[in-house]
Amino acid sequence: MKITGAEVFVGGPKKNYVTLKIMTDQGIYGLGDATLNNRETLPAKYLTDYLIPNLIGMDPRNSEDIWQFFYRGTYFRRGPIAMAAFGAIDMALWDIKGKLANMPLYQLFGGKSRDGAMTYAHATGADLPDLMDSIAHYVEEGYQAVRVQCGIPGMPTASYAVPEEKGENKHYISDFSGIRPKVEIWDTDKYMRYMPDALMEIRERFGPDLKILHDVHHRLTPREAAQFAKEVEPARLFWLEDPTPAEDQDALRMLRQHSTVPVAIGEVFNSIYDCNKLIENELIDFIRVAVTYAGGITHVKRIVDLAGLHHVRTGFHGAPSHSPISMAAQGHLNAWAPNFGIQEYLVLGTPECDALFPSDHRMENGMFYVSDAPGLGVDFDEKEVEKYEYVAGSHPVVRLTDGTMWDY
Ligand code: KDG
Ligand code: MG
Repeated sequence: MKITGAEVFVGGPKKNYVTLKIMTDQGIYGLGDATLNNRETLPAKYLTDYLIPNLIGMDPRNSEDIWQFFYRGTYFRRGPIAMAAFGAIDMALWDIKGKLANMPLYQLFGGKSRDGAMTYAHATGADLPDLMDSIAHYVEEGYQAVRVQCGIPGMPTASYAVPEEKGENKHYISDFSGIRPKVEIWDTDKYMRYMPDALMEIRERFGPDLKILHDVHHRLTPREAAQFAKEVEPARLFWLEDPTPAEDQDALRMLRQHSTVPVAIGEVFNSIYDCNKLIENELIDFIRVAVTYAGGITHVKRIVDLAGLHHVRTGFHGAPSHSPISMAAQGHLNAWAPNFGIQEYLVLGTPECDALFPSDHRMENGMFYVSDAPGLGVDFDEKEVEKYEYVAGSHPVVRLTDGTMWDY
C-alpha cells in the first residue's frame, strides 16, 4: 500500500482550520488537523514544502516509522510548527489504519473504558454577576463542569477570555483577527485580591457538585501561584490551570509544597520532553497537551501512558481553534484512556462547521460520545472549504500597568 498524494486546505467558518488529506493507491484517504491558532499558514507551508514530497510512496500503515522519520530526520526537533505538521500526518495515518481495519480508532487503542467523556464549557462574564449568568446557562445545558473567568474590578482592560461588555457571556469566543495584537493591561495584585472570594461565591451559589475550573493563563510567578493556590482551596476547584509560565517545569514545586489544589498544565507543550519532569515528579494532576500540536496520536498516547504511571489524568486542550478532526482524535483517546480526566470542548458546532466536517460524533448534556464509524469518523467537504478565505490573526499581548511586557 502506498501514499499517492496529499493536499492541505486552509479555511473554515470563523477559524482558519488547516486540514490535511492523505490519499492512497487503495482509494482510502485519511484526514489530519494542523491548525496552529493565529499562525495557521506556517504548519500548512511546512507540510506542502517539506513533508508531503517525502510522504509520496511511503506505506501509510507504518505510522510509527513515518513519525520517527520526520521527528528524527528533521534535526531541528520539536516546536509547535513542526509538531503540528507531524501531528496532522499522524492523525491522517491513524484514520487510514482505522478505515483499513474497518474499526473506530478507540478499538485500535484497546477499546472503550467509558461510554461518554465529560467535557467542560467556558463560562465568562464582564463581571461576577455576568459570569454567574453564564455558568447558570451552561449548567442548564447539562454541563457538570464549567471553566469560569471574569473581569476584575479596577483592572484597566478585560483580561484573558473575558468580554468587555456585559451580556456577551454565552458561547463567547475572543476575536483575534488582525496582525497587530490587542493590548491587555494586567494587574496581578488586583487579580489575586479579587479572584479567591469570587471563586468561593461561585461555589456557594452552585453547590458542591459543580466541577469548577479556572485558568490563570500563565500570569503568576511561582511564589504568587503558591499563595493563590492556598487562597482558592476553600472553593474546591476541579483544577487550577496554567498558574505559572509553562516553560519552567520547576515553577510548580513551591505551589505543590503549599497547596493540594489540583493543577492542570500543558496546552502549549509540544512534546513529552516539555512535561516528563512534571509528570514523573507528580507536580501536576492533569496534562493538557493536544494531538494538534503535540505530534498527533502516536506522541500524545505516549504522554498519556507516562501520565498514567503517576496518577496524572488527561484534560486535553480543546479551544475553538481545534477542528472537529483533532477533536475526534482526542474523542477516541478519551474513550480509551484508563487515566481520562476531562475534555475541553469548544467546537463551533454550527451548521457551517458541520457541513465542512460531517460526522456522527455527538455532544449530549456536556458529554462527548464517539461514533462507531471506521477511523476518526469525520469527513471533510472540499467544495465547502472554498467558501472561506484565510484571515490573519494575533493573540493579544499583555502589559503590566507600568507598560512592562507580561505573559498572555
Ligand atoms: O490559542 C490560544 C488559546 O487556545 C488559549 O488561550 C486557550 O487557554 C486556553 C484554553 O484553556 O482553552
Ligand atoms: Mg488554557
